[in-house]
Amino acid sequence: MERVLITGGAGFIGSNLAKKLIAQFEIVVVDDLSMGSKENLPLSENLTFIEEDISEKSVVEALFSTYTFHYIYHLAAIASVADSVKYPKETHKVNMETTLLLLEAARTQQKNLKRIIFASSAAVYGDEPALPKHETSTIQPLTPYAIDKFSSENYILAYQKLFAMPTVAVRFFNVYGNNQNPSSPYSGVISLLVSALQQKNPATNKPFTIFGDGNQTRDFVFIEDVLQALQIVATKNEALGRVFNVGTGIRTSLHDIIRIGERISHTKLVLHYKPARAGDIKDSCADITALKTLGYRPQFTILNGLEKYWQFVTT
Ligand code: UD2
Repeated sequence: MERVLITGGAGFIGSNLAKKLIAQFEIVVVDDLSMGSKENLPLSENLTFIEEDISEKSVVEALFSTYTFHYIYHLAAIASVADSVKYPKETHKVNMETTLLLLEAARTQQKNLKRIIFASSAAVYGDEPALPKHETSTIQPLTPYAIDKFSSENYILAYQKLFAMPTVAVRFFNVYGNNQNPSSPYSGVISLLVSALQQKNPATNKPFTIFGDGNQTRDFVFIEDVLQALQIVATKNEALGRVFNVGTGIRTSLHDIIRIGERISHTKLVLHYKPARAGDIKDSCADITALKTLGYRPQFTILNGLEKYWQFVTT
């Protein structure tokens, strides 16, 4: 059986990936549980969970001398943009230096690698207003988080050209779905919305806060479509050494997701409006032509995706 390493594998995207791959691969998850949770992971003799910080060199060295990997999904990150502004040195270590650490260690210690997949972000596009974002659109990273993601991407792609390593990077737009952690105010807005809708009596609970006018739009992509995209970039030769947007190509306003969420849950939220957050962008949307050329076909509209997410949290 081939072996897969998922860094950050107890988190939102990583744990869903582990669940999908477990039937086919032996999985090793490394996660320090700073955001993720062990309960997210499928219990199986094919899954080894290692509670460690992948940004530590000794951890990577021990891991690579113990296991041979065929696929590495590098998803571990400090995902909070706000934290990266507050603690840039700490987040830089995780969001950038770890990528280089893994690449260097893999180059010397992992001779059977078929693919190393790096999770980047639409944050690299910044607030330049032209839409949709094509992979070649203006890059304008505005925060330490975005700078580190873009820098990591560049290392990932350069290692393919310099050392013929089988690398690829993906730029996630606004991913939502099962296992998304709503614990921080900077968690994905859909996870916060779903959590608010689960409160039995919204009138007596905290209101849902809209930052800005609620007409901002995002390209919300359901986790299952993200898994489809990951499978494609992990297996198609044409993906090697390239970066791909992962979204749906459709944007939806915050007001619309609230309306759909209320309808699905038969709940009415109390809405409070606050000024837009500093650095918030108005609109975002992916051009997914490149990934479509490799066969990607998003299956979930925002309505289907939210319905499935709602079912997951309520059953
Ligand atoms: C996403 C990424 C972020 C970074 C950024 C780059 C997520 C969770 N975050 O931030 O890591 O890559 O894109 O552009 O994918 N909002 C509310 N009420 C709330 C929470 C959010 O109104 O309680 C608003 C928020 O101000 C924003 C929109 O909802 O206008 C979406 O917020 P988000 O944090 O889900 O995602 P985004 O696009 O700001």
